[in-house]
Amino acid sequence: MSKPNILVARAVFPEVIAHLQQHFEVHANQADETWSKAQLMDKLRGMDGAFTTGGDRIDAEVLAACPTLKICANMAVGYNNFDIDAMTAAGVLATNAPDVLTETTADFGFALLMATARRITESEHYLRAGKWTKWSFDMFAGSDIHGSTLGVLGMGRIGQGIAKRGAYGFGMKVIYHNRSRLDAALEAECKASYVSKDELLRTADHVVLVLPYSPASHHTIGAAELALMKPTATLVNIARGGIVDDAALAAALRDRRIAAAGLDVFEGEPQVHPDLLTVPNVVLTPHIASATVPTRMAMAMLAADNLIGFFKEKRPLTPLNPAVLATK
Ligand code: 8YV
Repeated sequence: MSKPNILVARAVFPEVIAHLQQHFEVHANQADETWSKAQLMDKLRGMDGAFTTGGDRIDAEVLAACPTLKICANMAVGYNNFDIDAMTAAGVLATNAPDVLTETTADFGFALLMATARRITESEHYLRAGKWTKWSFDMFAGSDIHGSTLGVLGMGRIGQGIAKRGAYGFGMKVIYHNRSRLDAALEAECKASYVSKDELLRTADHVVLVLPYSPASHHTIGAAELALMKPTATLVNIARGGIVDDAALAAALRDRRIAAAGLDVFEGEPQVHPDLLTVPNVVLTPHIASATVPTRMAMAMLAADNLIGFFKEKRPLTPLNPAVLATK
């Protein structure tokens, strides 16, 4: 029997390609070309499965052009690049890569929070530019992390990891808001209290966004929400571009309506809103929250194992639309 054809849409670790090659005819993109939608559809033609990343959009148009496709395995916990309803309607299984990145991503969220509140990159740019000629009492004076109030918006696994780091590591008071309230035991474990979104924005010294993107969470933070925040507050987004209105945020940072922001994700990335590049009080990183070598390897291997589990035994590890399996 011939091996299923698998497209790997972006470059990955050679070990992952070798792992896939034991089971599949692998069509890899180790040159890491970035494809337009038309090119992706062209590459997917005749494929049985795809290994995708967050930038590869799979929607009804793509699915209609690739009727042989049976599964798309995302090397990401977020899956807003998938139109799940369209995939389910087309009988295409979707899988993501949860859990393996939780602690690494929570570490990064905290790192970005600290860099933002303590103005680390801004001060480094000043030093590198040769502007440091003397000490002064208020030079790069920022805000405290320890003992302050941390507001976590989106209390899934990564949000819980950030809450625990704040509560246990830095003695922070932790408040959170989520679509659904955690059970009492989990709240106690995270030392976190449930509040409304408005109360969180009004009272937190540091707001960290960790909620999934969907049309419903588009611009969760816009001008009105930024206006509720303390002028001394910081905002960190490690969730998805589009959750924050980047133009409104740039204006709020420029006018010092909030103190600072740390952003790992952007609307329309890898493009960054030009106004964000002109304000000093923002720390900008290129979507690297999960980027440690062991974690990226674990994410890629989980995506590969989802493909293998599906084709070998119809048992993918982390399916998003398992109803599709019943029809196979
Ligand atoms: C990925 C992410 O690096 O897992 C996610 O949802 O945002 C990141 O960890 C990115 O999406 C690449 O697939």
